[in-house]
Amino acid sequence: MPEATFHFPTDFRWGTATAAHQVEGNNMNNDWWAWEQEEGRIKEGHRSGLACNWWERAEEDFDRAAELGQNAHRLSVEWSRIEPREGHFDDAALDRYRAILRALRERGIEPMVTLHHFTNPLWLAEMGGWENPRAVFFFERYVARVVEALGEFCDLWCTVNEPNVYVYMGYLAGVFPPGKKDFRAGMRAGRNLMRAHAVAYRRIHALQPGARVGFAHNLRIFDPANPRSPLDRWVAGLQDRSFNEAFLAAPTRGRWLFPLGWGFAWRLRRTLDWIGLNYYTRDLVAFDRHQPGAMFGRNFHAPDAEPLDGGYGELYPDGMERALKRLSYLGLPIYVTENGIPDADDDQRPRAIILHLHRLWRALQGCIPVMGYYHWTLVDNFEWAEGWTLRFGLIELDPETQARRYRPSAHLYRDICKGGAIAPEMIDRYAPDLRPVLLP
Ligand code: IFM
Repeated sequence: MPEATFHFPTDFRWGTATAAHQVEGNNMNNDWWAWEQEEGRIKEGHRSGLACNWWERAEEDFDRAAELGQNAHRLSVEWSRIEPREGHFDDAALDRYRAILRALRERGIEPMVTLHHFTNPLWLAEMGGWENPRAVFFFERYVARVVEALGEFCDLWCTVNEPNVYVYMGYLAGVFPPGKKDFRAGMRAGRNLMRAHAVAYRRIHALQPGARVGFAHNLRIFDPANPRSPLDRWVAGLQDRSFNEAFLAAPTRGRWLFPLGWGFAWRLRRTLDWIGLNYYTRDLVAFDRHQPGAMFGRNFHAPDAEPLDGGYGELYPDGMERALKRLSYLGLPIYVTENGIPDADDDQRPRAIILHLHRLWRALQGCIPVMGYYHWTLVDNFEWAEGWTLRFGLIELDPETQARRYRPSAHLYRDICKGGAIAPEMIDRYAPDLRPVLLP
């Protein structure tokens, strides 16, 4: 019997994902740049600085992506460059983005453009950011300008990246700007972000009837620490509803769920052509009455699980298949808009890639419509509050010298992208211990 090879569909999108502030460099006009200048905000006092210098030299990394067999790339555009002052749009910035998208197309790489990925122009932050309902109008106006300028090169749009993470980190944990610990303000901001998604969805379709519009949801798995404990099950369910379900119910069923809101959200109903899955890890959750601020949950990682760098979580590839199955009930095409691990020495990433893609392959066998996979990320980049301490790149970057070095996982991912399959030799080379599990 021939050995199994895990084949993916021939039209599958194989790519990587990035975000403007993390790669462009010198993004000085947004709330994140200001945040980085404040003492104690970013680990080890790191700053985004020149980042990967994509504002000037993205094309060189696109050459690398093409050489690595990638046919898709998810990137974001930076609102504060495009609209540096309220109502004033910068044509030179839009021209640069046109050049960036053209460069991707010339290399046979299909762009997916994210319109909001964590950062806000300073002028918007000064008006109260997403707590201010006017942000929805401002976003719609900005999106219209972007689609008019870039629509020639892109019809695959991601309105908002991880609204749940934005709310959690910015308004509950207080480690992203605006650095608040204010539940009500956070839910207001979350509702406005989801409204902005819906408004953008309609506006993009009005301007570009063939557009495909979705948003990227960070689906974290919350499992009860003790599945037999009703309290652990209740608290894990509560966290899942708050972090996952509430953000999925609004743009699909048109419902505000607690804690995001109550009642109908009619204008948000059916505002997705596809759903993006950003999958990284899972939490075990135990009931703890001393943690009211954490919804009475104590979150931790399975003690026997393989930990990821810097306390990022546990390696839990089964979560990929579970998350895809769950999203499949929405009845929409799914893109894995992000997946990856922080791993500076690349001793876990090759295995992690194989395992996560194997679970994705299994979802495809179950007829779940997964259209593509965007690995996070191509080149090490500025990891928000973690600065440069967490390295997610297939390619290692020295931010001082801008020198790049391919990690072994870049070559593995190249072979998978080029062959459209995980072959037994890859398992033998990068994950020999998995051979008995994955291969007959
Ligand atoms: O770097 C981030 C990205 O901006 C959003 N999703 C998770 C990634 C890794 O933490």
